[in-house]
This record gives sequence, C-alpha cells and structure tokens, in this order.
Amino acid sequence: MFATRAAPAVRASRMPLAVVAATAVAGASLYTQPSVHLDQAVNTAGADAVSRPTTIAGTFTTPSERSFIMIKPDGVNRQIVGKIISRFEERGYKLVAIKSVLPSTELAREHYSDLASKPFFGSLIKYLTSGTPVIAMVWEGKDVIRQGRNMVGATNPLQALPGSIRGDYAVSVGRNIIHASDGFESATKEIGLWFGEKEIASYTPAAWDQVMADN
Ligand code: DAT
Ligand code: MG
Repeated sequence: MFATRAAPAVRASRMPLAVVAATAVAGASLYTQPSVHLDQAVNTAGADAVSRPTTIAGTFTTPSERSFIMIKPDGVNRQIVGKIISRFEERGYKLVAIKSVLPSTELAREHYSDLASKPFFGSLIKYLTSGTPVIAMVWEGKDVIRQGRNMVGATNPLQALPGSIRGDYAVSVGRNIIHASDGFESATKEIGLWFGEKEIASYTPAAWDQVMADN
C-alpha cells in the first residue's frame, strides 16, 4: 500500500523554502497510491507496517497522526480564532504547533500548488497574502486528518453541514475560514512546508488518558 520510509519533508527544518517545497512534493511520489483520503484513513488495525507510513505528520492511523490546520485571513479578520481553536481542543485533539504567519507569495503558491491551474488560483493567493495573518497549526490525535476535514466541512460553505466550522461561520467558497489537510500525503507536505520539526512539541495533556482510552 504505502512505502514505510519517512517522507523527505521530515527534514524540512534544515532546508530553504524552495527545497522544502520541492522535496515535500517529491515526497508524495514515494507512495504507491495517489492519495490517502477519507475512507482509507481508519480501521487498519492488524494491517502490517506497510500501511502505516511515518512522516512529520506522525504515524498514519495511530494516535500520533497529525494534520495541518490553518485559520485563513478571513477567520482572523472576523476574530473567531479562539472559537475555532476551542473546537479542536474540546473534541480531544492536541495542539502540537501554532504560529501566526504572514505568508509569502512563494509559500502560498506552494501550499496550494495542486490548484495552480484553477481559474481562481490568482485570487486565492492574493487573499492568502493580503496582509492579515493566518494561524498555522498542527493538531495531533486519533484519526485527526479525517475528523479535521469533517469538523471543517465542505469546501463550499453552502454545502457544509450545520455544526461544521464552515457550516456555522461561512457562506462563500472564497472566504471559507479554514484549511485542513485532506490526506496523509498532504498533511506530510503541508506540515513540512509550514513548520520545522523542532517547532512541533511532544507532550501529554493532563486529561489525555480520559480522552484516548478505548477500554
Ligand atoms: P479545501 O479547502 O476544502 O481543501 P480545495 O483544496 O479544493 O478545498 O480548495 C482550496 C481553496 O481554494 C478552498 O478552500 C477555497 C478555494 N476554492 C476552491 N474552489 C474554489 C472555487 N470554485 N472558487 C473560488 N475559490 C475556490
Ligand atoms: Mg484542499
């Protein structure tokens, strides 16, 4: 299913951005399947280690799995950063990295490189680099990549369910508040792009056992 070796993004902290970006993208090609998306993200207990690659996004399908979550400029402008962070905390996820960033055009373009051919790409980059910061975060925990997408809701907020972040706070696809990695490969690329390994903490929250126990 997947190669077990760590993707090169693990070494991102020691590379210039362009190299990080190129390496992160190249990392995706290490995998033999094109993407790790929602339905593939769980229930691999008992599968061999080949299905559990380890990268800067943790070990896939274990509690160490990590997702890159970013509150976009409209979320910061609307002053709902705290509310959004609270949702992840209250759900039972662990904040392992966070910073306010004014992204460069280069960083924004690399983050959304898979959308470079889309007609809205230019305005998307302009919006991300408008001068209002983004809040870049790494959240860790059980099934966090898939659950993060569910918590964020559909790309078009008009299709996002009430109770999701976009379903509760947004009505326009161009101002949909928040980004969440859509698979293990993209989490690996995005965490490696926005953070160095040394910026990601390892700690145990006080109530972690209560949150994590399956009995
Ligand atoms: P998501 O953010 O849900 O992962 P995506 O990766 O397809 O969605 O697109 C990235 C962002 O690009 C999205 O959050 C908002 C913008 N976008 C997507 N489709 C768009 C469209 N049709 N018109 C304008 N902006 C769009
Ligand atoms: Mg996306």
